[in-house]
Amino acid sequence: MDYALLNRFYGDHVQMNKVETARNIKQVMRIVRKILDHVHKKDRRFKRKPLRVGSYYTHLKVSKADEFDFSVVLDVPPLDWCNDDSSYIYEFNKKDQLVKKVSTAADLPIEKGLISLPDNIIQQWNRDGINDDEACLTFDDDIIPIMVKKRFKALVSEAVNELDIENVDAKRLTDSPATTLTINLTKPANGDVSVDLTPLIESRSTFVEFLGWPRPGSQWPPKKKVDEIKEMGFNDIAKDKYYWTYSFASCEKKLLDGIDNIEENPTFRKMSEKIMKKLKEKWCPKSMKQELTSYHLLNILFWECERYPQDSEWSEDHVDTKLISMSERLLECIRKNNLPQYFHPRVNLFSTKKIDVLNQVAKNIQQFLRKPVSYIQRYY
Ligand SMILES: Nc1nc2c(ncn2[C@@H]2O[C@H](COP(=O)(O)OP(=O)(O)OP(=O)(O)O)[C@@H](O)[C@H]2O)c(=O)[nH]1
Ligand SMILES: [Mg+2]
Repeated sequence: MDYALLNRFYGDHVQMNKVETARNIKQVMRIVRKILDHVHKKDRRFKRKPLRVGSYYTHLKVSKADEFDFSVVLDVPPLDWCNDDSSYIYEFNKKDQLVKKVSTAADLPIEKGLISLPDNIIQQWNRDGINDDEACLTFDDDIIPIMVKKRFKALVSEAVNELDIENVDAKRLTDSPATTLTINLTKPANGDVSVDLTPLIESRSTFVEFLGWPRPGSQWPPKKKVDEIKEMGFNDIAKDKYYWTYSFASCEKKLLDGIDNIEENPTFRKMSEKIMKKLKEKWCPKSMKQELTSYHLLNILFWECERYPQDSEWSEDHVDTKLISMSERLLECIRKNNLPQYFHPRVNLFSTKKIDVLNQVAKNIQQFLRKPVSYIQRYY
């Protein structure tokens, strides 16, 4: 594959239209601000100013600016997981009430945990009357993800109705940690834009050795970047009903920030990643879309950056070999049914995915690998 072909492909199919993008983001931000202001007024525990994460804000979005991600920060102090001494679990009983049960083996999955709030916070919330009935986020001392998600979703829906914001639909709660809004953009733009609002606890947790990042001896990212990310720490999102899940969204954003050397010898890491994302659209037709995600590809990129740490290995004339090596890595992960999370390799990002669907995706990747040039020419 020569760079000219890839560059043409990139220009024609991957890059976003700047005018359309600016228009979309303006409309989206106006609506998101209105909604979060309203949510904050009704419940001050959800902070007004969201963190901007995901592909749009890391310049990895491809094709169209039609999906935006925000983290909505809960106003609680930095908190730690309390798994070590937890001797209980949560579940819903037959009457759909949340109950706490004694656990014999407090064998929580590696990436999940319970979070307790300090007494004084809950007491304050109770005194202020902001933690009652459907506004309640806690069970005993624990702040419960499903309660946070439900409360936040209800407030967002209420905001959409009360503010009479037209063309916005808050989707039903799903397994995703986010409340998703579908915004139908009106003149001069057209079409649906999806906005994910994800409640987050800014715990700023420390990268302890057990986690597995940074890996001893690894030459990428540069030490300065490692220090910046360590200083930030990572946070928690409500992926599971009862347990909090680590979120590295801010770390990933920091890592992507300046990932390409743009001076004397420019590097093409982001370009390679964006082409991979575009290829994914062909590897995973609509029905398979859920199984291989952008997040999987992002983690593949980080692993490849670690394996090829030198800037010279990501120059313009290496884009083709990087597409091949990233695809091969992805195939290998599918074969092993294990894609380790870059920042927390004990987590397998394929653990909830359907392996038979991934195997079908693998066949499509193999097709690409057999004849990359004609694959690109044929499909686009
Ligand atoms: N911990 C964790 N975080 C995730 C997972 N999936 C997504 N995220 C985070 O949520 C952010 C937004 O997710 P997506 O919208 O699916 O991915 P994206 O990078 O924005 O890519 P596109 O929207 O598909 O262009 C990601 O950048 C991650 O930080 C996951 O399985 N585990
Ligand atoms: Mg996104």
